[in-house]
Amino acid sequence: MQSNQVIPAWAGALAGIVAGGVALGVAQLAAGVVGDDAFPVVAVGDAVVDLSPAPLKEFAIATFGENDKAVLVGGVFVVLALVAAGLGVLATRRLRYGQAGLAGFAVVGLAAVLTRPGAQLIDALPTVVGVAVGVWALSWLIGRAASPAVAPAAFPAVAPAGETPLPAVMRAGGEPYVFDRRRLLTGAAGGVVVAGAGTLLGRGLGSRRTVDAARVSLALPAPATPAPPLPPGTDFKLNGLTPFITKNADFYRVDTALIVTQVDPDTWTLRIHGLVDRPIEITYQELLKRPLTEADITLTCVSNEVGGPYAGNARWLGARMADLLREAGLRSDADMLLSTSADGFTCGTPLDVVMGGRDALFAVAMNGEALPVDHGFPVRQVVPGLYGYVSATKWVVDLKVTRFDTDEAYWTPRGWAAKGPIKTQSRIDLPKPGATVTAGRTTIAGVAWAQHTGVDAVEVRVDRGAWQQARLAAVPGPDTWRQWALDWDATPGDHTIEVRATDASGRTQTGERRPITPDGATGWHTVTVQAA
Ligand SMILES: Nc1nc2c(c(=O)[nH]1)N[C@H]1C(S)=C(S)[C@@H](COP(=O)(O)O)O[C@H]1N2
Ligand SMILES: [Mo]
Repeated sequence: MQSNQVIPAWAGALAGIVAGGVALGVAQLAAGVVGDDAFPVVAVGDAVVDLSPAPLKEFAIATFGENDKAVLVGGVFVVLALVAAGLGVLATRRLRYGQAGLAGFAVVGLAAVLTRPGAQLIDALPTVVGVAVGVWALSWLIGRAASPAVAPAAFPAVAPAGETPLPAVMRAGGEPYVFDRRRLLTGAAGGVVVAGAGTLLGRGLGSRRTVDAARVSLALPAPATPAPPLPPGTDFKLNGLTPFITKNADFYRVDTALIVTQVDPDTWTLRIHGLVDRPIEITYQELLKRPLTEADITLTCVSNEVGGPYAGNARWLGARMADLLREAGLRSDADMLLSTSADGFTCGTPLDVVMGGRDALFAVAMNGEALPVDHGFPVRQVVPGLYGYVSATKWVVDLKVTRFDTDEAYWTPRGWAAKGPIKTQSRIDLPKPGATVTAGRTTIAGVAWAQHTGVDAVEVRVDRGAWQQARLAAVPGPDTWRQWALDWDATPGDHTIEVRATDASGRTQTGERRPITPDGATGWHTVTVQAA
């Protein structure tokens, strides 16, 4: 069939979408065997993330928050469905055009899959097989939609009295075809089953399962250096105030990975090389056998707006980075650690910060369990006092000892500073911005952080009045945030509440408002509330 104009546009669109679905289902199934990373939709989405300009990424984080990836993947699927529908309509006119369009998908998919870090030729398989089956499915569905009319030679345009009239008739190219809705719909239903089964089976086969199983069955070693016991009173336990320890499930997540890299701990190794005398390659079991340090550390993202949610505090367990680096034998001209994750993200960390005595860790556990996959399983870096983008590499597999004037990490050419010490910040959690509180005595409370220096004071002012000292919760050390609270007699009306923190070196947080780029936002968190 070259030209089947009997087929209505909706039927062509349906055939296109189902054929596209079959292509994706088959690709997913193949990716389940070859590797999750080889699924072309994710590879294309990842490429979109990497290629999109920094302001767009910031917009996505600011607008969709932690759902930014779901929105992106959803968007990719919507675009795919629309294009597939269009190709289906095209295929009812000229089948080859529709097929050629699907092949165009293969080109884009292959480009994305094969340019991923660590890509191998076999990663092309899901795209190639998926699109090939999709192309075949499209012609099969179009073929089902247009059946040759019975008795083509003497086909009656109008049914004689007493006979059922046939549906739409086509005479394009002189060959009479009728649109066969039933056969198209049964074919489409079959296609949907294939697409769904391929997707489910492919996901089941995927590495996520294996890695989840490995993670759950891990026995964590006891720390050689336990964290100091939490002093009493680290948590005021106020309703609506950020808890001192963030549960793993509530911990913010920021990374460039659309599908979280699944790293098998049995094959994981960390290579330390570059400006060292004795390069090291260490396995996961070897890392677990090292003396492990436990520490409470608050992680903060440079993309956190003043008052924003991208900070979390956990108890980490890990091997001290400085010990391993010392064993490798640092050369004196080195000043940077370039760490690389299993999915190719890179991070540049000042060497002196890591070697200077703070609890910089290759962390294996978070709040008493093996690192969640989303937070870097099996091993991630945690460095107190540095924003995540310059320190906290998840799924870390490679550490190159180098120099800032020779190497550049992922975010640097994208408009972010090469070095990112955390700026002192304070946040009002209570009352919530825009809330209406009952007039009378109420509590203003929040958290403040100045990692590795520590928070010494938090002050609050209402309606630009005098700064008042908030009371501070206890902290185990300088590397965590600190809760603060202040009682307030709220008079009826609108009020503006501002907060500022002073770190242990005596520096008070600046009120000057600056954006998150290039090295972190500044300004006092300000909320307006109403008392009634
Ligand atoms: N592999 C990898 N590690 C990464 C990132 C990333 O994109 N990829 N993002 C970093 C950034 S910007 C931050 S703020 C922290 C966030 O860690 P979390 O997701 O565990 O909260 O991870 C860091 N480590
Ligand atoms: Mo970040």
